Amino acid sequence: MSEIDSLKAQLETLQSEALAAFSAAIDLVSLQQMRVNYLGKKGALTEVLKGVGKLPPQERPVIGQYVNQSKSVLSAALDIAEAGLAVAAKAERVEAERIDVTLPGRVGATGALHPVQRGLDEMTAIFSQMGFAVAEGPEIENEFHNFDALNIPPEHPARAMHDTFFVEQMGDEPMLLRTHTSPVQIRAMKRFLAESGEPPLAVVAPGRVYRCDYDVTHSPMFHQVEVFKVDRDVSMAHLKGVLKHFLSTYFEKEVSIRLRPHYFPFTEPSAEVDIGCVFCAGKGCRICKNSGWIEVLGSGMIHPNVLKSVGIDSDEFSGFAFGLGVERLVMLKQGIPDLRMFFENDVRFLRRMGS
Ligand code: 2NM
Repeated sequence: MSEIDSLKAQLETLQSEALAAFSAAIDLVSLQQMRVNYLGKKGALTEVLKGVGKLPPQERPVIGQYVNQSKSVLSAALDIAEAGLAVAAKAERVEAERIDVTLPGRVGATGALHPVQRGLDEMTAIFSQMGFAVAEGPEIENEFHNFDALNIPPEHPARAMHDTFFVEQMGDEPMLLRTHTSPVQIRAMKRFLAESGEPPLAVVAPGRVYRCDYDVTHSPMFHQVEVFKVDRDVSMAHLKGVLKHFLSTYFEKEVSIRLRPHYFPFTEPSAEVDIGCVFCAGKGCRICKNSGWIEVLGSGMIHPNVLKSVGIDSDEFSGFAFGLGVERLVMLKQGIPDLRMFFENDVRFLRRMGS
């Protein structure tokens, strides 16, 4: 075989081998590698061109033409293969990223207030709307604000170790976790008095309180809302009016109220307050123990000693005050049977109560 025929045969083999390889390529990267291998500077076709030098000069253009032809055939074939693979790759990506638009959307996980916090907010808002200023204060208190200023004498049983959580002393001063929000009331009386010189003063104090008490109806931490008003000629009639408005607003229906004589060291006279049973409308049921009434809070006219402790003249001014347990009121409104449900943090309960 002549030199030129051999080169031609070489070229033909190379070309068919290349075309087969191109159509078998499975991705764009290997196709790019093939372009380099066949058509690159050191590629197979260039190698063939090198053999052209051995041919007699008059035959060189002929074989050169063959090589160039082969180049354009292979180049075109590569372009087509590339385009084909690009389409396939795109289709594959579309398939991989396919989204089922008929699936239900993901619902954002929104938090909700704890039912006790919501009750506390609702109650505070009702008093705020009636004109009471909202006051907060420290949960760690001294004995003056928690006891002495409230006419609770040193020998009073509420001061005993089993009712009060004492914490580390401040120097010589015994410190404790407030057992009610009354110390906030005392602080508020002093602060507002310093600002305005004299009553009227009207304050609502919502917050967390602590008592060393733990059973079915008592938690060592619970929440209170306490309210007081001091002015000239404040009477128990004002107390009853505020209570009836508050309780009817909170329970979202007209409730009847009843005051029973009681004793608190910080009020005189004192009264416990009942509402007509919200479950049986006074007819008598398990909840109200067939009495038709449910006890909801404690109240009274602020003791002259309490007014004196903050520098208010009890001959000129008088005041009513009351305090309620938030958990108890929320339980009654929401029909929650067990106090412990508030503190177990069972998400099924919290989700049902969350709004
Ligand atoms: C109660 C019952 C009766 C009360 C008294 C005061 C203060 F500080 F103004 F004197 N605040 N709250 C009070 C009165 C609280 O809780 C059962």
